[in-house]
Amino acid sequence: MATSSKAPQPQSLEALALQKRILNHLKAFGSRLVVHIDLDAFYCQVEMVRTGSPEDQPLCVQQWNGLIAVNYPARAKGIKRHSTVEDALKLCPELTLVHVATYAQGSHAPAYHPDPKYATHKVSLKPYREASSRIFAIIERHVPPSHGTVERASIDEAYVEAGEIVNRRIAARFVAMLDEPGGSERALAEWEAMEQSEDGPEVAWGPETFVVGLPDAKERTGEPGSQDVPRKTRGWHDLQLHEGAKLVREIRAAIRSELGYTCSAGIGSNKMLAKLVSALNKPDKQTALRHAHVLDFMRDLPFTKIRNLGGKFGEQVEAEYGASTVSDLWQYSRDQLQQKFGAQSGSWLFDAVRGINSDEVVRRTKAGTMMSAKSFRPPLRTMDEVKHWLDVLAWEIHDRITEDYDVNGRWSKTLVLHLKSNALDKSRTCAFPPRHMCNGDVISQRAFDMFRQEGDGRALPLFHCSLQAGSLFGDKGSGAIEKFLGKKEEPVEGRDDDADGFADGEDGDAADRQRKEPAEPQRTSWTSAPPQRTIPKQNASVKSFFGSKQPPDTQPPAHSAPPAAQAAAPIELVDAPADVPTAEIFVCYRCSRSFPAPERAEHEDYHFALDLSRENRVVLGGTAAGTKRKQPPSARGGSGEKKLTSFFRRE
Ligand code: DCP
Ligand code: MG
Repeated sequence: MATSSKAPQPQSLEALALQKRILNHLKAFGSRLVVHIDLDAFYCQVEMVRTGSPEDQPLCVQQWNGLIAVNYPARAKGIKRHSTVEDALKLCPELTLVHVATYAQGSHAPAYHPDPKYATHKVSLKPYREASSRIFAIIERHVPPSHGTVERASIDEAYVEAGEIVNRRIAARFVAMLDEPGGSERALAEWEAMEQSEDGPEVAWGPETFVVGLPDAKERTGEPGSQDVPRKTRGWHDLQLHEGAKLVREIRAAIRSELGYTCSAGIGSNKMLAKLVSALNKPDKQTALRHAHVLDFMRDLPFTKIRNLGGKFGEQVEAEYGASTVSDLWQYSRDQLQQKFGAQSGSWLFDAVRGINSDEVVRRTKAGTMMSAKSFRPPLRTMDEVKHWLDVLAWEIHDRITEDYDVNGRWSKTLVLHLKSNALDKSRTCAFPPRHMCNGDVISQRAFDMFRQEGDGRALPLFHCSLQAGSLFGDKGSGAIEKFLGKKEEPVEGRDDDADGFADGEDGDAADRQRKEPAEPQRTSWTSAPPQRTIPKQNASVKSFFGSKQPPDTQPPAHSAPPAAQAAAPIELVDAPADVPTAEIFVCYRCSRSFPAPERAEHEDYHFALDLSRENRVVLGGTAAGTKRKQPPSARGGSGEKKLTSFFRRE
């Protein structure tokens, strides 16, 4: 039976008073608590569970001739994500290879085909998206929105802002005592003893959590050094960390028992630290970082492991100071770093190497668009070929939008076709078919009509084609007003089955027109640019983002206030472009674009710089929204200040 770790609500006045007292104390003495959860070899586990492959059997997930996921037994044989299939088999002849699901020619549903071909098949990530949804449903079940925030950071990665739920769980333990005989006195006495203890409450750690900073733990991994030493610590933050570890263990156990997947987790006082420690003891382990040991933990860490320092920014820091570990950078003051890298980047760096990070855990809005894309090598040269591929893309869009409708009650308003040939790089838009008359063939026909309006003379030979279902909205609206008012995004609940997804007259009219005159060509409009992916807007101000002003040698603050909310970033998962070997592709979860793997760090720098730039514009009173920036990659300004624009290498 499904369980929830939601703390029980106190029933009596006595219970409410006790709960309030405990929560107030924990808020005053505790600190922020963030959990990071990351599935182990995610795509592999989906395939291992689906095929019943034994857990110790080396297995890789393959896309064309490249590997996109490698399970831990295969990693033990030396196989890496960027190995070729050929090299992997040399290292491990008994390796199980599973090719990702694909759409075959003429087929409307993805399947595991025995010998899919790049020229005739299209990759589908549907099984992983579905597994991801099930995983997030479990996490969200354990963290109700009133008591915490769950952020979907990627297809297999979640952050949880867990301070509130953890405090409530601690309070609930004392409140539960009230129901026992003599419980009132005992609950109060036990709580007061904790409150009055000089160094805070004592915490006894179980064996399931690696604790960085536990006496006798191995310094970096938190692995127990000797089983004989009792694993006990003291402090309010430790109490919260310990409760956070229990919550994480419950979530991990539920994912394991209900879905069969293992994951690793980190528990720390901010997102950056939680992510750093979750990777320490993979697979299938959880690691907590004690507050007082943050600097010890970070001392010898290569600073490029810190998010946003893995790419170009990190290279510049390395080139400037010849630094490699985090502690190599401790000698530079905030002023010095600001002079070298600019006010924002320098200040961010100064805090980051001290474990200070105030990035908020943000509940993501659902993607506002849905895309299916394919690149063609060799390019398509005939209308028949184009029709065939439009069918494939259209049925994939249909599959996904139907699924989204079932879950979120949303439907699309616009269908966008984007074409890339020698003479064209353009998008054309028409109304999306209404739900009651929609299937892949209808979508495909509309797309083909748009294609024909461009004329094969210009559109062929065709190198790239995508279909996008745009302006997804549900019966509860797009949430734009709520977002504008700064309200937290809530999931779309339920739907009105009478509605066909159109909320306003214009689209209703369009739907009617389609019903009456299905053969009439669609009204379409060309835009000169490809379909825009939504790039998340960041609202946090520089003041809140860089709010911690610490002297160079200080520990991270125990009570760091969360920064202002960052607007949610939509997530759109798309297939990798087919013109680059797949093993070398990564899909950016923030803007949904696919890139060759070597460009990953640089691309992450781009988002990092974009965020900082937006914050800067907000503070300066500039109009961040809609501001077009296209600036040359420059090294350093005349004043010696590194400009953010130096990170912008691509839009
Ligand atoms: N993925 C991909 N291409 C990449 C990176 C990842 O297709 N360049 C896919 C396959 C992964 C999944 O995304 O299984 C999750 O990515 P992770 O980086 O979390 O890697 P894994 O989950 O495979 O392994 P780990 O145990 O290291 O998290
Ligand atoms: Mg993973």
